[in-house]
Amino acid sequence: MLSNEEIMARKTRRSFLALGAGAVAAVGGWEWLQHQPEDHDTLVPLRNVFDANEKVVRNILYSNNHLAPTFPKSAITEQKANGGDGLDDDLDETWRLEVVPYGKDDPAHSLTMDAVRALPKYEEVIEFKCVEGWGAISHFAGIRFSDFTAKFAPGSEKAAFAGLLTPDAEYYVGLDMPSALHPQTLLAYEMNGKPLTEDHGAPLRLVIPVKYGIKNIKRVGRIEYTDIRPDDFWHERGYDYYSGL
Ligand SMILES: Nc1nc2c(c(=O)[nH]1)N[C@H]1C(S)=C(S)[C@@H](COP(=O)(O)O)O[C@H]1N2
Ligand SMILES: [Mo]
Repeated sequence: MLSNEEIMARKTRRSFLALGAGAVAAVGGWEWLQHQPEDHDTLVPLRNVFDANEKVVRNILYSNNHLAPTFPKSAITEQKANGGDGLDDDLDETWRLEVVPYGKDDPAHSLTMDAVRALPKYEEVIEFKCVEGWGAISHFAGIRFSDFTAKFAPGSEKAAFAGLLTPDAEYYVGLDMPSALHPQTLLAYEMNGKPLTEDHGAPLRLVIPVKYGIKNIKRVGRIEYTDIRPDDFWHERGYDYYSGL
C-alpha cells in the first residue's frame, strides 16, 4: 500500500507535468496561429482563447528592452503598398493630428506637421512584416512615439493603451502602452530617404517593428490615451489584439 506521502508526491508530480504540458501547448499554439494563412473566420474562436495566453507569454518572453533587429541600408528591399482603408479622402493641407491625453475626452492639441517635425528625428532600418506572409527591409525616419507623448500628452504614459485612428476613423488600431513607448516605435514621415507617399501613409504613419504590419497604421489623424482597450480594425476581423512578433 502507498503511504500518504507517496500519494501526495505522485499527485504533485502529475500536476507539474500537466502544468508544463499546458505551457508548451500555449506557446506552441500561439506560434502556430501566427503562421496561419488569411482564412481567419474559422480561427476566430481559437484566436480568442489564445489572446489571453498570448498576453501572459508575451509578458514572460519580452520586456520593453527587447529590440527588433536592425539592418544596414544596403539590405533595404522594395516594400509594396498594402491596405488603403482610411486613405480614401483627398489629403490636403487641412490635415491635423489630434491628441487626446489620458483622462480627457477632447483633444488638447490639433498639431501641424511642423509641430511634429520639431521633435528630435530618429531613423531605423527594420524588417516590416505583414500577416499575409510577405516582409520587407525598410528605412523609416520620424519621431519616437515616447518623445511625442512626453511633449504633447505628458502623464499619458500611465494609460494602459494608445488608440490611433485615421482622420476619417475608417482604420484604427489599439496598442498596449509598453509597445507604444518602445524605443523603436516611431511616428514616421520619411521612408527609404524620401517623404512618405500617400499610399504608404503620408503625412504621418506609425512604425512599430515589434508588431505585425496590421498595427502600423498609415495616415494617423488622432491619438487617444486610455485605459479602455481601444477598438482595433483587424482584431474585429479575427486577428490577435496584440499581434506581436
Ligand atoms: N490606414 C491604414 N493603415 C494600414 C492599413 C490600412 O489598410 N489602412 N493596412 C495595414 C497593413 S495590413 C499593412 S501590411 C501595412 C502596409 O504598409 P505599407 O502599405 O506601407 O506597405 O499597413 C497597415 N496600415
Ligand atoms: Mo498586412
